[in-house]
Amino acid sequence: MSRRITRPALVVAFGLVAGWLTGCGSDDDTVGFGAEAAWSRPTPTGAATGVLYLTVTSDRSDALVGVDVPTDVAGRAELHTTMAADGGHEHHHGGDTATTVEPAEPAEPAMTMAPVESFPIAAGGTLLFEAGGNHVMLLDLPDPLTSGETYTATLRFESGRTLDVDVVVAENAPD
Ligand SMILES: [Cu+2]
Repeated sequence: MSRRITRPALVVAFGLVAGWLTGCGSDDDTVGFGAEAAWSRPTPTGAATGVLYLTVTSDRSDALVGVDVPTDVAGRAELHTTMAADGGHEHHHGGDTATTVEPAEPAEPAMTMAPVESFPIAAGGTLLFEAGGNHVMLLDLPDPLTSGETYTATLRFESGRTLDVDVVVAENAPD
């Protein structure tokens, strides 16, 4: 009984130690060129858009300028940023009074997103794409993204470098 628990625990412990060793054992604080924790949320049937989140690191100053995904995943992908929407366009429909109604509670600012041409990344820097923030927008989905599905996205950088990233479709970010 206990062996079933012990064995995965050892594997996890080894992974942590190995990660710690490689993290601290190199000559300096060099950050590699890479991407990790890439995932997409499942999409409902008929949805035209999806998202891709990931973490990108670069050993030198560069900029992410685009992402390519297989056409059976999405027609195209855009780099998007998320920002608070300009609050000046509240629409009040069909009210029977012209009285301005103060919100009962401070409303969360409405968020909107916009395409971005590139995301600069500093030497040794990290570029984070996450829910509520910067993200890769998947457009013109031919089919829903379903949990457990995987695909390869190719990141394109200003320097001309490219990076293939394995993406998993899941409800939550990978640990
Ligand atoms: Cu978006």
